[in-house]
Amino acid sequence: MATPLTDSERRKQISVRGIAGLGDVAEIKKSFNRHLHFTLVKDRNVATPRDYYFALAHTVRDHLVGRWIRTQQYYYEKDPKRIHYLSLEFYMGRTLQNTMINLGLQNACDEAIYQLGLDLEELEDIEEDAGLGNGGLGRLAACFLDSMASLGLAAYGYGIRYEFGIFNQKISNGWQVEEADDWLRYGNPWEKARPEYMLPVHFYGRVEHTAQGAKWLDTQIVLAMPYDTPVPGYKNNTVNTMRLWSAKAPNDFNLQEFNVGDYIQAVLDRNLAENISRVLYPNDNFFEGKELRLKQEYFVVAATLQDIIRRFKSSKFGCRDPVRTSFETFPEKVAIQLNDTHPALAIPELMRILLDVEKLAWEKAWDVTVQTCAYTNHTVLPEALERWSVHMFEKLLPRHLEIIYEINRRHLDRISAMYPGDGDRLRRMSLIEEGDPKRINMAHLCVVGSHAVNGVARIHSEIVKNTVFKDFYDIEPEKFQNKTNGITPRRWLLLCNPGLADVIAEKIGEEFLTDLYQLKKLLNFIDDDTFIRDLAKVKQVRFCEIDENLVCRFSS
Ligand code: D6G
Repeated sequence: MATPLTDSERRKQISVRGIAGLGDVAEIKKSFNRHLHFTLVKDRNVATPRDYYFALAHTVRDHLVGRWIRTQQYYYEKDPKRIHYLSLEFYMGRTLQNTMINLGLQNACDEAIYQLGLDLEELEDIEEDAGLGNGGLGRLAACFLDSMASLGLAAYGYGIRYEFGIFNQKISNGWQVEEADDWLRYGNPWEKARPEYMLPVHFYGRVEHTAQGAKWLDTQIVLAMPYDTPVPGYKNNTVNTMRLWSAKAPNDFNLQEFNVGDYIQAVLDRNLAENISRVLYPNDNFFEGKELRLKQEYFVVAATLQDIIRRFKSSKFGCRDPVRTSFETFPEKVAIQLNDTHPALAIPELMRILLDVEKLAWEKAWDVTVQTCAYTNHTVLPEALERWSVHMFEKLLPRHLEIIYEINRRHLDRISAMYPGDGDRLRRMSLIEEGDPKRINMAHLCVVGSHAVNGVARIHSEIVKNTVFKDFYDIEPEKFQNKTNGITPRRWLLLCNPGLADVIAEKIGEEFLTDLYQLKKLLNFIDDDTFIRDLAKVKQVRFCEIDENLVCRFSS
């Protein structure tokens, strides 16, 4: 019996993880040493394992930069339809290993780090998790970003750069206790702050109706500062962007207080504005109705829509199209996917911009909005459905409340015309729930304001059509779809279970890594004893306990 291979040794044999060419290895070592010296300002006598992790992360990141710039240039040149995935959660996890795999650099890095007398797996373990999500909804958003980049689609993830992600769970004296997830404490080598793209977001204030249209006045401003993270596709040279917004107080925040002499208080109060992006709400499937959460939801939507419209206006076929009227082409160039109702304010916010800023007529603005937005429903649990109090909206987003009322008026007029005298149906389908307090049903807003609505599993999509949104399905069945949640086989198979990936690839090749349907080919081996034995073995194996018979025989 030969000595079992370590996981790290096994990884070196696998072609899908990249071939460790001598040139690559030398270049990675050089770059690693350069970053240790110039970026970390350390030498090998004083460097900590975390310094080594950062030196490697910067080395790998360098390989992304050219591809990232070229991908974005290409999008500006070709002006394809862009997909914007809006989500209050992106559960990205760790980045280093995934990036090495997608760039085909893993074996070269493994070898370089080994030659430097270090251990790659040890360094990988130092990376903090980007835990900006609760569970399935946030991980779906992350898997979609990976998938869209791997398909070469012009896609953007838009969300919030929470300073504290999902809490760490500790068990203390037999009890579960939560600990703050200070994931940015040591810095994040994968993000790039973009202060040059900082945008204002307005809250509170009042609405004035003038001959020139509605004006939202006397608002409080919070700035949204974007941080860009590269999202590499799997071995296709595409690098998309995830843009997460961080709240910054404007420099004149609470200056009135400064004028009356309390400069220190004014500076301390800046925290109030910046609290918007402080922490992820750890509520999975439960609606709490807190004002800070509503602020988060509007914050991401308002900053994102300004960004999308800026890009649209500068695109070839956007507002610069001389033949078509402005914004007519918007839905041909812009898709906005709402990950649950959390970013639902995109609907009234897009309406506000089109009506009050761009001066479109209501019908045109509504048509553009509906054709642009699509909504993914994640749950039918009543306690999870977002129903914001009208009172809170009146205070925080008065213009949006007016727009939602008008959307509802037109929607109910239409239902009345279809079902005369059916008051019960009107009550059931209204965006506004009467009662104390009066509430806005955000799921109804999403269904009415989108051209497509999907559930995330076949049975779930059936329930959506037959129960929660039945009245809506009755009038517009073509809107309703199913999109069963998927996962990326790169992270969740190749990266998480390299042994299993090897056994599969040995039989059917590597195509399943980009086309999971290929796994069907394994049915041909259902009676293949060696294959079944290898599968059974891989299920038993934890990390490095592996039999020499399982050494993978990948083509290189
Ligand atoms: C990313 C990569 C960078 C590019 C930028 C474009 O930060 O190379 O210039 O995105 O941002 P937008 O102008 O598309 O927002």
